[in-house]
Amino acid sequence: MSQKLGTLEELPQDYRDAMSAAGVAPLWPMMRNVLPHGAPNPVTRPGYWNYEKLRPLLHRAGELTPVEKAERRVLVLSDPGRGTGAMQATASIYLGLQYLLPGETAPAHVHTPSAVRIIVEGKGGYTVVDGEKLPMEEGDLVLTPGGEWHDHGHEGTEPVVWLDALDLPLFYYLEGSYAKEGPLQAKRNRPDASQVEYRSAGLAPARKLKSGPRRYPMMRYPWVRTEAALREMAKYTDEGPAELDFVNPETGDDVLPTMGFTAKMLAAGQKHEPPLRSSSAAYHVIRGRGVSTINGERFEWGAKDTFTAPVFARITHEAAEESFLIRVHDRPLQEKLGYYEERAR
Ligand code: 1HN
Repeated sequence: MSQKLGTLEELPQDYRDAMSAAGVAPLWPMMRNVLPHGAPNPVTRPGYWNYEKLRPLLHRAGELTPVEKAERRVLVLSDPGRGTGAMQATASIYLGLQYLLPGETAPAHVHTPSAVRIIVEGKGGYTVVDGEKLPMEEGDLVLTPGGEWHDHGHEGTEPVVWLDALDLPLFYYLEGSYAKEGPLQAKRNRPDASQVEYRSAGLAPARKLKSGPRRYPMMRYPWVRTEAALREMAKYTDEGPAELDFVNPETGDDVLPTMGFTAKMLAAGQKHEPPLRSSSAAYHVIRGRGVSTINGERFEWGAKDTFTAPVFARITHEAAEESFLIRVHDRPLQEKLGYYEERAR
């Protein structure tokens, strides 16, 4: 049976003062806050960002702040539950829209958190990760794993915009977030691994004796392939939408230690009610139009919009036209911690 626990106010003032002076506090008034019954009690609230509204603000950032003054020219998507300025969109996921002008470069650095980029608009942008030049085309997923040097550049003629997702909140909470700076990297003169070693699903470079799988063999997942794969799958999937996880082509594992990525295709009129998951999520709309309801909040979304869901959210998606979404989530982290869970609605 659940007992009602004692409060701080019930305790005599002299005892409270003595505890404070001694640098201690009673657990019992806080017990249900840190350990609620049955399910967590998230601070995170569902969020929605309309790209058309953000676009002019990004352009102005380009006029107002040269990239040299920004290092990374980014507008951060703050969790409504924590308020504007919060450096997180959910408890574990940071989101920002990054803006780079033709000819600009964002300097090389390396840091403990991992990042992924989902390309929103513009041609000619690229990221160099550990000497590998990764072209950024709309909808591509580009990894920057923690501990890998990376810089950005732009050879096109129009501004490029991408969505950054990082596990920064986690590293910051752990007091483990820091960076080192360095010179722009020399680029190897060859296409990225998705065009060379990992052109075809199920095929990987022949293994050498005693060489284990590489941790980050492929760091770019071209959208054209993801969409083609979803379309084929959708033809033969009768239960729920076609969904694909982005995996390490050597091991089948999640592509990053803490963050996972899933692409989903919804046909026009298709409705999807996923189970309640212990993971939090950010959805980015690659193409299409629809409505999602998250814990009762209704978001009408279109191409390039982003929205978020807290842990154990009750989610309903309904596509008004054929739609493609990428979900960024923290299931890999939760599985490593041993508590990832799905509950029936
Ligand atoms: C970072 O390194 C990038 O490399 C973008 O593009 C956003 C937000 C916080 C910390 C590091 C990048 C970031 C970031």
